[in-house]
Amino acid sequence: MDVRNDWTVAEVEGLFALPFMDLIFRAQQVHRQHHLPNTVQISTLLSIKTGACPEDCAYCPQSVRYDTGLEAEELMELEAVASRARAAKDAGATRFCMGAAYRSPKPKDLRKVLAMIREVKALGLETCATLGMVSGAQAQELKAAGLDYYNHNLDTSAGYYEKIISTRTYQDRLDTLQAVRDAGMNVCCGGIVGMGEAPEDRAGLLHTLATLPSHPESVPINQLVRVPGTPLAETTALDPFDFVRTVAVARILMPRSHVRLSAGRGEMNDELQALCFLAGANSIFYGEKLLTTGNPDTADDRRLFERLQIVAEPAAQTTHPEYRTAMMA
Ligand code: SAM
Ligand code: DTB
Ligand code: SF4
Repeated sequence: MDVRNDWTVAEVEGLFALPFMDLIFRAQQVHRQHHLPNTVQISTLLSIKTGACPEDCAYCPQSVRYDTGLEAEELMELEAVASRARAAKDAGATRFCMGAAYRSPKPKDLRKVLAMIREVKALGLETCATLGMVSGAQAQELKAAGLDYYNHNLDTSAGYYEKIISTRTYQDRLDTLQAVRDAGMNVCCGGIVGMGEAPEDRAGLLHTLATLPSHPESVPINQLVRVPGTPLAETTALDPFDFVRTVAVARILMPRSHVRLSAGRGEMNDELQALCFLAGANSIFYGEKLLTTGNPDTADDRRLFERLQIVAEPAAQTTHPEYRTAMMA
């Protein structure tokens, strides 16, 4: 089936309304037409600048407005970042994602981040950064330094967004995504579920992502990590099957994208994670920490991959289209 950018809201809601087994079956069929089965891409995250963020994102432990007990940290030194990237590579990650608690990067900080990107790239890792809003010129600088992916999430539907963030608009986010695209980088863009949103908001988020002029290459689906001190700390947990449904619908709508089972794995058992992989998730964050919160132990993840006979996807440099065709034949 061709990749479509003209999905209607009714179609997206129709997918969510399918009986669970039918939805998963369809998602797995789409998955196998476009991806190597039993293969998951592995990224490792590092918070290169932590906390004291001026934004008011209601889910985020790094906002200066909420007392979460988090200790703020200045932008890390180049050598410290490089050594963490080497460790991530040695542990089997193919992509290294650097996250900074910025509204948008200041010129002095951006210069330092560009040096980090060059260094990480030189190690043979794919590079990703998430630094908040960026202008067209900043996006071009990031691309020139060797940045492969820029992460910037829409987080939720346009309608629910104003309940979550007041300090920047949905349109601001779309503008940053456009700047990243125009600079020729891969887009990593997804959202968070379990923030008290309605089912229509989950459909709305995926509808917006799937009707962008081109689909994000990477679509992180985060389950809210309920951090004490944030306004969303007491939110009722989402039914895990609704999380799996969100993964499955993302897979069907954006067949060629990598759908990342992102934050929230620490609260999921192996069976639920396996269901997410069955629903089409084919990327994870690997490493004991996300940005500021926990992630499963690497030993547990290795055991999970062994139990499910999942293998790590080689880096894009080694996944030439001909290799993929041969593997999928
Ligand atoms: N400050 C930059 C920004 O907001 O774009 C980059 C870092 S920010 C922490 C990256 C993403 O992490 C957010 O867009 C959000 O989707 C996700 N995130 C933050 N806190 C989270 C939480 N408690 N649970 C799940 N996802 C979260
Ligand atoms: C994404 O979608 N999820 C990651 C990454 N992109 C930057 C971040 C998750 C953060 C979870 C809360 C924390 O650890 O601070
Ligand atoms: Fe700041 Fe990003 Fe957290 Fe929002 S999500 S408060 S912009 S670090």
